[in-house]
Formats: sequence, C-alpha cells, structure tokens
Amino acid sequence: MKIDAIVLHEIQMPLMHPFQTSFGITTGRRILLVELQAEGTTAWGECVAGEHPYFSDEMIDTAWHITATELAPRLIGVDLESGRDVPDLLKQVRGHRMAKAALENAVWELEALLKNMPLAKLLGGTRDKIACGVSIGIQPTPEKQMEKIETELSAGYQRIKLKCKPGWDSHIFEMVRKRWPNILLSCDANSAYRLSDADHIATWDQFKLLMIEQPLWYDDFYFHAQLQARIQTAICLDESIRNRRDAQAALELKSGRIINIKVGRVGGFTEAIAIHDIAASHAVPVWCGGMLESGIGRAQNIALSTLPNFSLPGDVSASKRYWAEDIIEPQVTVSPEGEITVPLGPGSGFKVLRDRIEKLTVRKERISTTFQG
Ligand code: OSB
Ligand code: MG
Repeated sequence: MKIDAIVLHEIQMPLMHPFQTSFGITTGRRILLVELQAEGTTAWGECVAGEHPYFSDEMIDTAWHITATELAPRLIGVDLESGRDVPDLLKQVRGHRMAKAALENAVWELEALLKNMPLAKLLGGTRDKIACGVSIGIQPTPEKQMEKIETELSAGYQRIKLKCKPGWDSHIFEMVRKRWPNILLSCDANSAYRLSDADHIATWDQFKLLMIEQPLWYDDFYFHAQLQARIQTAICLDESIRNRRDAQAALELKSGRIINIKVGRVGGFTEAIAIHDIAASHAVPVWCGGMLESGIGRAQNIALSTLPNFSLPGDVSASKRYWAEDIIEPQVTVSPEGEITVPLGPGSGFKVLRDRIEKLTVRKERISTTFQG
C-alpha cells in the first residue's frame, strides 16, 4: 500500500449536551480528521486530541502541527504492508500519541478496505456485538444527574459511569444506590483526588462500584498502587497508561485491576492490542474508553471492542447522544439490550459522509511530499 497524499481536515461540531468532567466543560468539539489517499481508495482516521491540553498534553493544534510537519511526511510514498508498520516509521517522534494514532488507525482502515474485510476481523476481533455503557458528565444539580441516569438506563445501557470530583461524589453515589441498588455503576475522577483522600475514597466501598477510574495524578501508577491497597473497589487506569510497558508496570505494581483502553491515548491499534494482550495475561479485563468521538473514531472503537478481553461494557455509545447528525452512515445505534451490532462490511463498515464533512470543515491541508530529514 502506497499513500499518495494525506489530507487534514478540522471539523467543528456542537455537542448535543455540554460534557463536564473534573477538568472542565466541553460544549462543542474541534476534531482533526485525517484522510489517506492511496491505491485509488480513501481511508479515514480521527485524532481524539481535545480542544485544550487538559486530558493529556496533546490538543488539536499541536496534533495538527506534528501531523503536518513530522508524521504524515514519514508515511507518504512508503510501501506499507499493514497498520503494524506505522509505529516504527513514526518512532523518531516522541510522544504525540493521539496524532500518531489517527494516522496508524487510518492505515489499518485502508488495509481492511483493500483486503475487503471488516476492520474488527483484521484487528483480531471475535465478537459480533459489543456491550455498551455511558459516561455521564457532572450535572448542574443532583436531580438532573438522576434524570440523566434514568434516561440512559431506559435506553438499555448496561453500565453507568459518573464523572466525579471532590464535592460531587459520595452524596451522588448514595442517591443512585438508593434508587438503583443493583445497576453496574462506576465513577471517573480524571485525576481529581490525592493520596490524602484515601480514607474518603475508601468509604465508597459501600456503594459497590464496579471501578473507580483514574482517581489520582494523570501520570502516576505508583501512588495508585498505594491507594488500591487501601480500598476494596477496583481501580481502573485511564490517563496513566500510555503504552504496553505502562500496562505491565501498573499490573505488576497492582496499581489497578481494570484498564480502560483508548486507542488514541496509547498511540494506535498496535499498542492497544498489545495492552489488551498484557491485561489478558494478568487476567485483568479491559474496556474501550471514549473521547467524545465523531462517527469515524466511534466506528473504529467498535471494531477494537470486539477483541476477546474487552469483557466489560465500554464508553462506546450511540451517535445521537453526542451529535444532531453524525458524519457516518448509518449513525451508530444501541439496541434496547444495550448492544451495538458490529457491521460486517469492509473497513469499519460505515460510510463516511464526505459532503457533510466538507460542510463542517473550517481548515484543510494536503500533504503529499515525503519527509526530508
Ligand atoms: O476520562 O474517559 C474519560 C471524555 C473526554 C475526555 C476523557 C474522558 C471522556 C469520557 C467520555 O468519559 C466518554 C465518551 O462518551 O466518549
Ligand atoms: Mg477516564
């Protein structure tokens, strides 16, 4: 496979509902899409970097710059056999994993399209349906939070994850458990607590949470191990797992008992699969996280979620929770049983709506020259 050109598009889309985490509120997304033109075919990838460097140190503008100047030129004109070839070609550039993932994943998509096979199969997936949960942002009032949960449970979602932070935690969990004693419930602190909060966090054991996601620093797994030793509830690591070595170190240190895999956070499908495998070898379940993706990233998350050790419901949910109209067809839908059926067509199995993307595009750049040291 030889890539002739890579086109970067920035699209802007308002979210259906503002999404609040412990690090801020997102009302609309600026999304970098990469379009590979190769072998007479087009394959798309999505960069999950946010509008600000709050979740990680990447953001759309750094990802755009690095992609245009350093990453894309290293892929143009090179003979690629598979998406697995990409990490080696990009390894001279340190970090910038979300930018790298968009390109690598587009190459996997390209490979699946050219082989006329589902991306899920190419990645080693074995499921024809995936289990869905939702991540619900912090709401203006506890009552609104309960309403949101009610809506998502009625839609069939199998697991509710609540964003939390100091001052928005125990009383909310208590209200939820009074009303729904048995649902699968978890929380995500996005690094809002410190080890000095361990006694407070230990009181959440009474709420029988499925997991507590990334309670401490975004770049830590040493202190997470100390916290895990002091609580019964499983810790799930998100931000702090950047690659397979982090996963191995975290599991050996017992920093958590569950891993959230976000393909953008770890630099692409190759690394995501490696982390999936390491977790499996430790009998640690994984699930697929979300980054408020458009349909392109969402479709690729569905494919990844078909791997065997993705055994907990992920944060991959219906398009309509995010967008008035998604950029793929059909839109991603979730059954009343809380499942997404994995499409059987080639690639991620969804049609990319180019006209819609063009309408939403505010910035575009075409790269067709090879990297000159
Ligand atoms: O920590 O999982 C997270 C969204 C943006 C940044 C970080 C996170 C999230 C989510 C949303 O939880 C998941 C989704 O619905 O896409
Ligand atoms: Mg998280």
